[in-house]
Amino acid sequence: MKITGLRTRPLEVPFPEPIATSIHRIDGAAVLAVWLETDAGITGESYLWTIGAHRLPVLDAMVHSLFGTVRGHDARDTEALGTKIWREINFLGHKGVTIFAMSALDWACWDIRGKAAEMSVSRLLGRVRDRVPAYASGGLWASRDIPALEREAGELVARGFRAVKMRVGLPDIGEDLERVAAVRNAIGSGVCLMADANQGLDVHHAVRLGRGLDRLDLSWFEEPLQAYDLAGSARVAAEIDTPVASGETEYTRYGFLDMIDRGSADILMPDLERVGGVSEWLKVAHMAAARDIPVSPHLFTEHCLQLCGAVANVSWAEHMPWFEPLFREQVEFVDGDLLVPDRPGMGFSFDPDAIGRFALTPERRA
Ligand code: SMN
Ligand code: MG
Repeated sequence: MKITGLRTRPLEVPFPEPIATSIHRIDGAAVLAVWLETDAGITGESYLWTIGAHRLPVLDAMVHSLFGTVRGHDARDTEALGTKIWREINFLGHKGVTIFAMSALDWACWDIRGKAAEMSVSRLLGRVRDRVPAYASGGLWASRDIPALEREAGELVARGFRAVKMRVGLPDIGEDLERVAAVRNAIGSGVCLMADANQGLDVHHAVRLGRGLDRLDLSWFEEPLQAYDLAGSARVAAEIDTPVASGETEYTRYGFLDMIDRGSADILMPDLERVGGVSEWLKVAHMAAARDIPVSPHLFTEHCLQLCGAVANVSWAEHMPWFEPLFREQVEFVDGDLLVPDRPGMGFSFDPDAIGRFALTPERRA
């Protein structure tokens, strides 16, 4: 099943309304859709996303620059392909755009592996569950005032979510705690609550905020510090009772090994495009399992369901609706859980109409 072709398409998926975290102001997702073709007529699909459509050409060029490395190889031999790509990107390094591109190719190859075996990737790996608890991530932004947070939290619970994530990391700790207390009140004690500071704090601020959060029964305190400050994050984790979750901005198994060794997080959150694709995601999850550390995939809700279905130490799936309009198939949400699809491959395919609708045309680029 030789790899014969690579096609990509830059897209822009607008959000229903602009969102804010402690460090982001975003009004849409810039997406690079990827198709990897084989001589068997099976095509693997994957995508990368970033903030700012003007950065898509960088991702696109990197993905294409690796095509020569994988062309002609059997798409099912993901370990061989990963090893080859790893050597090939050595000069530019094993963080950043190089790993994004490796992720796109690896993930598309896993889609091909599943389709070729006529099995879902979770089935191919060996399933542990058919459904996974999901937390609502597409709301409760830093830009909302308290009445809006309360209203939105109530709506999410009414929709059946048993866990919701809000964004924190405002300059004033008292204001953050007031906002978290308001959401905790609105959802009641039976619903799990997570708080994400999106790397916006320093160690002292994070410890003070974390100690306040300890009184509000949070399931986790996410990315309190800049992602590279692993020692600082370990200090925060040691000083507070609430588990620290982190890893969405970390690259490859080597980055996560460092996190595990330093105790910088209690929950690891590998992100499909930053970690290095499905192969690398699995390695991280299995390393975490050796320390009984829970893993929760970051974004890529649809495709990560295959990983949630096959990895025992996954705790929660992140429900982020941003990319839903791109796919023919829709996620199934039942009583607070997302169902793990049992369709061949990764289980989601690009909707050609949506690709046309969201295509980044020269007019939209300007
Ligand atoms: C997040 C990351 C990037 C953009 C928006 C939100 C957030 C998450 O950190 O974990 O969902
Ligand atoms: Mg986060």
